[in-house]
Amino acid sequence: MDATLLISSKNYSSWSLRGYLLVRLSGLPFQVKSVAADDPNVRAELLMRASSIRVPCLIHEGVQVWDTLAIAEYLNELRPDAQMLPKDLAARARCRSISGEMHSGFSALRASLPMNLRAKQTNFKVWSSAKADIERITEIWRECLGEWKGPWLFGAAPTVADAFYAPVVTRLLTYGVTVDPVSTGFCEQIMAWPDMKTWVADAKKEPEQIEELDVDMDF
Ligand SMILES: N[C@@H](CCC(=O)N[C@@H](CS)C(=O)NCC(=O)O)C(=O)O
Repeated sequence: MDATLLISSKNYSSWSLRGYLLVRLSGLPFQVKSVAADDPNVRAELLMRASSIRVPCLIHEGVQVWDTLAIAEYLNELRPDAQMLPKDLAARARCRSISGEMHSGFSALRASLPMNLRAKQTNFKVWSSAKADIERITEIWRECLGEWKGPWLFGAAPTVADAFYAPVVTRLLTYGVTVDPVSTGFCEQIMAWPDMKTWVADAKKEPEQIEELDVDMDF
């Protein structure tokens, strides 16, 4: 196998999901290795394999790349034909901008609606700061889908940006957040992505549970 992607939980780790979708987009053959980062033995093993404890971490022919933006750029350089970034310069700039915005922002959404693919919450109260994040995210989606005509953010095929926003879609579904029709259509597109379906199915089988996050479970 050419490459290994170190991840943590498929159910809870949105960064691991982004890493997985990115490697799938590149077409690079790889295996996924799950590591429980809170287990001291696993942490020690992880540190021996990679100089950072962060997941996701891509190990490819002796090169270690961690942090999803770095993984995206590495894979794009390694496999330019995969067109992980749009061909057009302006579209590519937008794709990088919105992926960066996701990577460094939306902390209220991330903190108050943690990813939990197995769960379904009803009557969940979304606080105003998270609401503002959701409004900004759906604005980004509507602009891209309007300009590049969908069904993906940059047109006919998924790019890095779709991988970055995919975990947001799962959060909206988990916490029963309704959004405008254009954004709802995009959510359906993401959930129908075969790689998403594989990941979600695996997440549902994962034994690991974090009690605080698992109220109102719906398997
Ligand atoms: N900005 C990073 C975030 C990665 C991240 O926060 N990873 C968490 C798990 S989802 C992690 O590695 N935690 C383990 C630790 O901090 O030791 C990225 O883009 O990959």
